[in-house]
Amino acid sequence: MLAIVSEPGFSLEELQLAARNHGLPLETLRDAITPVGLHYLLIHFDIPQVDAPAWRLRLGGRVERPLELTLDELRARPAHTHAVTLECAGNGRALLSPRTVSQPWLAEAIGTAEWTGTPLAPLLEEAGLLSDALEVVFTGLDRGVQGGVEHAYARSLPLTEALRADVLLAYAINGRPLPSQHGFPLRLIVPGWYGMTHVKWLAAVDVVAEPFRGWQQEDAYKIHRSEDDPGTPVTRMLPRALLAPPGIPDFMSRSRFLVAGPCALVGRAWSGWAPIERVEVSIDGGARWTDAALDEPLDEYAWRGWRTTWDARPGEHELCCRATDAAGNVQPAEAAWNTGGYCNNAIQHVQVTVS
Ligand SMILES: Nc1nc2c(c(=O)[nH]1)N[C@H]1C(S)=C(S)[C@@H](COP(=O)(O)O)O[C@H]1N2
Ligand SMILES: [Mo]
Repeated sequence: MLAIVSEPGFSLEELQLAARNHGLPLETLRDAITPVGLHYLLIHFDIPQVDAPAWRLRLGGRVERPLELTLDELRARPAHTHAVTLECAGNGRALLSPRTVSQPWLAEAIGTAEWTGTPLAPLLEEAGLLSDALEVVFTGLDRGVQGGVEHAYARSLPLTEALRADVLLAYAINGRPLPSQHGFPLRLIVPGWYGMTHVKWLAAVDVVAEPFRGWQQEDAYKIHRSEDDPGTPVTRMLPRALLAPPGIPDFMSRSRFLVAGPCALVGRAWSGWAPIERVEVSIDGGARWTDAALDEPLDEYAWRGWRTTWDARPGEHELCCRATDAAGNVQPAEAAWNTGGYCNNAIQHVQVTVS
């Protein structure tokens, strides 16, 4: 079902996806909170046109009292704001070989925003979960065809995750109403999980008694090490550190130029499994590493800033950074290959010429 190719050349179809779904310009890793227009985007189908006054969130399925809520009713409920880092599970896909033909991300499918919304758990409690409740299915207003199957974008969460206090039905980003590309009028935010979980243009929340088998759950977002591996679901973000590339870029290659002397190296690191505990930096392509200083944490599931000063000497250098989280997960030099091209958290390399 997934096309896997070894050719170095990218197709027009991959270019078409890349042009629709932009990434974070890596220099903006200098901002702790990503400005809205610079946050990465991933939109499988079309951005749906939403009739806001007519829109309702329907919450039903295995509950005692199904609910129907307007946007004003949701906004009148208790509001929480969390800074949360989102990363597409396909980040790094284009660097794998052979590669899966899909959105060809390098390392830029990330962003951190302040998401405001009302917690989901009290709504589920008000609706009254029936005793056979197993998962919660979140369905968006967007429809399309993927893998030959027509469907609305939908994903499920196990009940224990859906009931976490920090899972939000978000209607605002960085203090403003959601723009259409980020899911207006409402989206799910599940701190720590890869991007596919955070369903945009949310229309329905359904409590189910059986494991959800929708296309985006069953056929996508699973790690298959080979074509006949049954696969394990993609869930939380693996640790990754990224460097805001120093100096000035070359237009085509994006390699960097800077003048000799002390150079501040700054970046951000995150993990959905545990807090970031360590970030190391290398200036020789990963042969030797030194520890960077960590900034104060921003929020439990937001990236953590880090910095170090490099005494840049004339010549060619290859800068790398590597994150370790408190659960002991360390970024690998090379990530394990899988058919969907997911979870490639291999160490970033930035070429620098110092004069
Ligand atoms: N309804 C809907 N929700 C969706 C998607 C989508 O295509 N449709 N894409 C998912 C994926 S794969 C990612 S990575 C994130 C991207 O969120 P953003 O575009 O706000 O950064 O949204 C997720 N939620
Ligand atoms: Mo994604």
